[in-house]
Amino acid sequence: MLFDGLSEKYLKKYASDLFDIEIRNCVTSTNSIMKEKALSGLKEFSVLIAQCQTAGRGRMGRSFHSPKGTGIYMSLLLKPSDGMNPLLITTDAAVSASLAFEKLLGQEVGIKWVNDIYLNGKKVCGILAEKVEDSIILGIGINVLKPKKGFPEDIKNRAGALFDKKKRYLREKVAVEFLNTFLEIYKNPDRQVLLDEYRKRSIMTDKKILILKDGEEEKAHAIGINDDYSLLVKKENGETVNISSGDVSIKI
Ligand code: BT5
Repeated sequence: MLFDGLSEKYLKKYASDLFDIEIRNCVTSTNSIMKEKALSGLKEFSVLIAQCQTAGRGRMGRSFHSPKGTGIYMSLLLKPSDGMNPLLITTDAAVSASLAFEKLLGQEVGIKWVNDIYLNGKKVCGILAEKVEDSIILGIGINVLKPKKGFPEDIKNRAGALFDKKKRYLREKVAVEFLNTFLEIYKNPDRQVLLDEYRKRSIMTDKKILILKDGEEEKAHAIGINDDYSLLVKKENGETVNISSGDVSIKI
């Protein structure tokens, strides 16, 4: 079945058989729907892909613009046996997305700590991992192409797309490549390799940044990513601190 050009057949044929993929037209938020499904006992590796979202969510109550026909908005239900924390799922997903995109693009992408993928200075993908009881919902939003009407005013300077030109099965290829890459990493994570891959792509390392917390802005210098994926920064007063991802936003 085709959903506005998104081929269910292609997705099911090329994504690993472990995935149970459902495609819907427009939904509120694939993460919100998957959360409900997780509570009603849906099995691990269930995947929900929507053509568009009317209430796509980012972190800390922010929204994720999810127009029809140009992006992949996808949630994956995970039940890590060790109850793995959402931060590691987020960073593993960021590495998986980077490897998948690079394979298709033939070009390096960057990771903006902690959950965004950048291409040529623009955000092309955001990741949101949320814990519900013993499950983690891994949500990923990818701008495969530019929205037909362009990006909305508030994000048009920061948002970009992976590709310029429409190609047959392009969105499906992006989704499949991400899913299969993530699955491999999830089943057999080599923590040191993953940390290295993440650090290698970090666009924040050695940059001047603005830390936004509780409506206040503070200038700092990002030194790098710590082993636990917190951000090591030097404040203007010379103090060095570790910042965890939950409570701050960073502008570069
Ligand atoms: C994220 O949050 O980027 C995580 C986005 C996760 C979206 C997926 S889609 C499938 C699943 N279902 C959901 O409801 N969510 C997940 P954050 O780092 O907080 O970034 C949000 C910010 O990115 C916004 O405040 C905007 O500035 C910017 N933004 C919004 N939409 C964008 C887009 N399409 N492309 C690039 N930037 C965007």
